[in-house]
Amino acid sequence: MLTIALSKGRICGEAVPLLARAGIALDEDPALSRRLSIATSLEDVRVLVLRAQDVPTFVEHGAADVGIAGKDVLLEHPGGGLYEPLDLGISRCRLVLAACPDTGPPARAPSKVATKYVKTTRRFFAGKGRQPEIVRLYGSMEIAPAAGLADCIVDLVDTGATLAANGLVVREEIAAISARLIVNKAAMKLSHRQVSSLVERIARAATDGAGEGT
Ligand code: PRT
Ligand code: MG
Repeated sequence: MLTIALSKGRICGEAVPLLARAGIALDEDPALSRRLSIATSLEDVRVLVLRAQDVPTFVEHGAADVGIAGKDVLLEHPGGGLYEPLDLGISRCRLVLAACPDTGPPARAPSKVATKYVKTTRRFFAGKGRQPEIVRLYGSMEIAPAAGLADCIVDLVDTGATLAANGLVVREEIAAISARLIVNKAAMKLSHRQVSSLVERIARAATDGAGEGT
């Protein structure tokens, strides 16, 4: 049995059709089902539907053989137990530093940054020789500057509508984000044929999907 750990929410919406194109059709729609372990059209493949942040943990510990997770989540999850063989090209967005347009020096040298991406933010500023205070939030980061909690935020941006609606502008791009396939290192060794054929199937479906999009 091969287990795929899948990020629920947005990524799921694009990953489920991608898996179907790869010949791995889920027996139930994770958006509708309460079942967290879902059988597929392949007898020996099942899918676990998980909180985005938990996908690398399941794969690293071998509770899932492969996983699909956002690069934003992987950047926050440093660790040696994972391969990241494939950019799936879905759920694309950008991780950015954003601030109010009228902030001058504080945006260039912020003293307080609100984010849920604490490690990535710390690394980003360390690369500039800076160590702002980082305030950890779990969501609605965009309200932090107007509320006086922080000078700026580090968050994901897609269309920019959420930033604009909250009076913020992008100051700097930190990383281009998309969903990635990750693989448990031990599974790659021990079940090499099974795992690499699964990776190849998904790789072909991702390439086909990219072709259709253009
Ligand atoms: O609840 P949880 O903390 O797990 O996250 P969530 O409910 O916000 O998102 P979820 O679980 O549905 O999916 C999160 C994953 O989707 C991320 O890890 C990314 O890899 C990917 N993704 C892609 C995004 C976006 N695009 C995105 N735009 N995740 C979140 N957003 C949010 C962003 O945080 C901001 O609040 O959308 C808003 C901005 O969108 P625009 O279009 O207004 O710019
Ligand atoms: Mg969510």
